[in-house]
Amino acid sequence: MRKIWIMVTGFLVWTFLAVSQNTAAQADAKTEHLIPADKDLSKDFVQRLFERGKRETYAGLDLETIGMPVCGIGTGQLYLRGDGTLALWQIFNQHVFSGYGADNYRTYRPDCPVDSAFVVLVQDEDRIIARQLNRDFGTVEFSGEYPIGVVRYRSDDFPAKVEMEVFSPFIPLNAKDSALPAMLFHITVENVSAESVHLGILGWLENAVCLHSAESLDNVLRRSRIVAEKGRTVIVHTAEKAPISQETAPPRPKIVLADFEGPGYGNWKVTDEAFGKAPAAGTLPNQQQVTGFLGKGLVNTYLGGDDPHGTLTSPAFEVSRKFITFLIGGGGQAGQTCINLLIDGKVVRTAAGKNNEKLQWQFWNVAEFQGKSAQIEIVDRASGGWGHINIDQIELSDDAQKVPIGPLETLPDYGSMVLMLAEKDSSSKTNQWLIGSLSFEDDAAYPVTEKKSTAISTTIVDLAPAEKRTFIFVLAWFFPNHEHGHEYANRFNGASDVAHYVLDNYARLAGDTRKWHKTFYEDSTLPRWLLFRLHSTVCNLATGTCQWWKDGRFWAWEGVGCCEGTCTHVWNYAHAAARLFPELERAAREMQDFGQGFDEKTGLVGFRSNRAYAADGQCGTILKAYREHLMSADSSFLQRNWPRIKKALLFSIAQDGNDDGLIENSQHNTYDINFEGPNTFVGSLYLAALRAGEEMAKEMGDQDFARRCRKIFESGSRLTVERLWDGEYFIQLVDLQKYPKDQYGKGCLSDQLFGQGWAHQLGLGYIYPPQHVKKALQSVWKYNWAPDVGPYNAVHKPERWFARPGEPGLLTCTWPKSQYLAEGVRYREEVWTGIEYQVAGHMVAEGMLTEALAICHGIQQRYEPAKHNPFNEIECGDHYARALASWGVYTALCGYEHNGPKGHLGFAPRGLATGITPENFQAAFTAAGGWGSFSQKRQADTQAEQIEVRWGRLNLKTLAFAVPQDFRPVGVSVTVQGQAVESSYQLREGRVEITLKKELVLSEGQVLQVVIRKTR
Ligand SMILES: [Ca+2]
Ligand SMILES: [Ca+2]
Ligand SMILES: [Ca+2]
Repeated sequence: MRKIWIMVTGFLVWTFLAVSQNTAAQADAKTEHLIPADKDLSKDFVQRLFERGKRETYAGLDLETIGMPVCGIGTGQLYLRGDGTLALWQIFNQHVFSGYGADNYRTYRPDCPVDSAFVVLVQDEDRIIARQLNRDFGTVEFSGEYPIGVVRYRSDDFPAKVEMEVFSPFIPLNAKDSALPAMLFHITVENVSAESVHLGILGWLENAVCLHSAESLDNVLRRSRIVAEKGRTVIVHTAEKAPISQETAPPRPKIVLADFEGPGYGNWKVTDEAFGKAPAAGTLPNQQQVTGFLGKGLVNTYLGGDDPHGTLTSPAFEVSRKFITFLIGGGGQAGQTCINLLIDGKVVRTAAGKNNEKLQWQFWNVAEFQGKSAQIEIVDRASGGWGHINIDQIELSDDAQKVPIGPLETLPDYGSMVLMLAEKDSSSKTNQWLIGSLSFEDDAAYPVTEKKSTAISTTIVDLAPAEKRTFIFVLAWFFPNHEHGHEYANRFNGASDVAHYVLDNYARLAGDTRKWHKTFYEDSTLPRWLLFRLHSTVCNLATGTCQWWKDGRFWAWEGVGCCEGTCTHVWNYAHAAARLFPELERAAREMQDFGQGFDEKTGLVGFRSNRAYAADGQCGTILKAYREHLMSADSSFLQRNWPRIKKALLFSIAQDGNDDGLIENSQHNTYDINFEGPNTFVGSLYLAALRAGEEMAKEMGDQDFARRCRKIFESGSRLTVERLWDGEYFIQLVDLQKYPKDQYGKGCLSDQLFGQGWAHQLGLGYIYPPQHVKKALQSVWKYNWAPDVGPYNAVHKPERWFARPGEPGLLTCTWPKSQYLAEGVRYREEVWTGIEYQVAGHMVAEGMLTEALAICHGIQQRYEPAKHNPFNEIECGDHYARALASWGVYTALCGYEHNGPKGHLGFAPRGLATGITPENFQAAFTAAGGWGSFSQKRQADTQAEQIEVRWGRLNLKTLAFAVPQDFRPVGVSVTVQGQAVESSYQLREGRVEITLKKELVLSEGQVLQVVIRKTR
């Protein structure tokens, strides 16, 4: 059962209450820092942070919020809910805008627009008992750890218990096999009764091809077939043009229901404010230009901006034609900014805008409703960005030709979907009486607007008491018509093709996925809760946030559906993809940063693949380029891109202007504002980029440039300490008279050492004196991490709430020693998980483990499933990319260092005396060509390392391992599979550095062992 860790004592809570209730104390709040310096972490709490612990299991109401993304990278977004049912189904290439974040941090159950299910059938003489695998089964428990979801079901009145394991293949370093539009279901049924039981599994799937366009299609059929192929049974759902009917009646004249040209709304009924008293005459104040409407008038609810709500409802009319057509624009929020067709007061058709002020034709096929009485309802229930709707020219028509939709084969939601049973279907015919609404037909074609699910079932098998049986299903889809195409469409021809591939390669795909899960979660000594947290964000790659285009380009939003362009400054924080699937990040560098987004003339890296400059993103691009080089098997990436990498760094050097290592000019950045004057947010990224540039220049034999980078770096490091160090942390040098807005001045910015964290990630060492770095990080902890954000946020309200009162969080910026800047850096009172991981990863590198783990656990607490989906860390939208920073915490805990082209691998496990400890440490690692498990054990006179390759190949030339301070090595032995390997070693700065005489290539299953002996 889930544990709730109490960390804030009752006494502290009482203190906060006293502050907020006492007006005198409130006046003091202006001068008093509202975040306690002493976090008062209980001994018990800290101990639990470090405990290995167990896999979490969730049940009851916790299941409601859980939505674990289970699909391939860039193939859409499909959730496995806590009860094992599916939700979201965003696999149809629609633009889903999850919002700018203001409303995302709320408690809800992900909804499900497509019908699918698994049912356990138990045959009892001539009776069949069916029990669906969902929250109504009885006792349901979820214990998923990304990428594998596990749901267990049992019930006192059912003779079988069930365990369902669900995943899409996920194999680090094998991006293609981790980007399959498919899910595997393993349903293991165990007889828990005292007698033999006859049972099987029924599975069904709705045909959702053309899910979004169905209501606008004419003469289109859905087709559902059950076919037997390769010993498997497949439900194949497609759509196709209907045969042209011979006798088509001539179209009747159209009827204009409304053109909104009159002085008022006539006999339409208006509620609330958004619609005003009469149609709009075009664009409203402060609105982008509205176009595409007919005549002079239209419905436009931007009246008074996006805030107001309202409805506009037509009188009843008869549906007397086959179509209703209309012009629509405005917000794209389904159900919130929309037009509905009501019959008997129920919504039977609905459409929303597309976040676009240009009205466009859309239509509904309403043939099935002809002769019925209906009403049109236009709804504005939204505030905030795109919280309005534009409508004009509503007509009843027999002719849908003017709508530019199709041809069918080009629609975004055209394609195929299958449910495949990995065995023959044998009993569906005999069981079809069971569930009346399901289709068991071998071949059925029906109007595209009809909803129909098709079912197949396994053989009914006999299970003796305690006997188990596993049934395997594959759900796969193929919707290739994305604007930029899908990488997966290069490899497959349809959903059946995908599902067969998964089963043809089942042993490898499922085996490697489970091997990664075992290596990462089960064989590690790190705390299980922490592993869960740090790996959960990786699921963002398999959500609407990320796309993998047909041309091989990896492209991403910041969060699901907004803001576009693989934003350099947001992705500055993300380390997971680069370490797990380096080819994706290399593609983003080559095809975007040094490709489409690169300005050859200046070296500018457009931060959204455009021509716009972001100072942090520009410097970060250099760091990413170096990281991608380190994660490559050879130097070809660096060779190909070096001229542009250098040019991009020269662009930042030009911003510096005088080679003193400080950038003083206007610096647009990830807070969506510009910093003015030198600061260590951009400055530390700049210095780290100079160090990365120096290393890359050396590798490229460009000694002059390496020397120049070094010189600028050294000057910048020295001047930063001279000018920006305030004794406790680094500040920004800015003239607040001249720049009163958006600056932080003497504030304490959580991200102030961003570049130093990066430098550690890449093995570039200190960019500022270590004592200053450690002190500054301690100050970030002291001043910005609130065990409860409530008291601070009560006085300083955030623009968006990503942490509620009572919850812990690291605030973006505070002013503990100077006047609070009420117009200071944007988002200053917010809590972003990406910054928290960035800071925590850096803290680990500086030995501040307790603080780092407390910050990560704060995220874990905020994303407890009773409140929020633990797999969806929110910022500006769902599944926010910045959260992929979590991997930096993981690599820091391992003290991981890797240089693929040089064949270097090193570890310096961080730890304290208990829990996480370098004395006995084991963790998964990924390298350029392979991954596996690293372990280290310290004994009285030896330190033993083991590197086991579990996937791929590992090229090794040099190794490095941290040893304790008093450690004096007297000998090092290296063996592979017990065979001695010739090597030499030296002790340098607390590390034993080993050079192998010849480069080694370890393959899957091979183990390298190192024993370092010391004097007693
Ligand atoms: Ca009009
Ligand atoms: Ca509105
Ligand atoms: Ca300068």
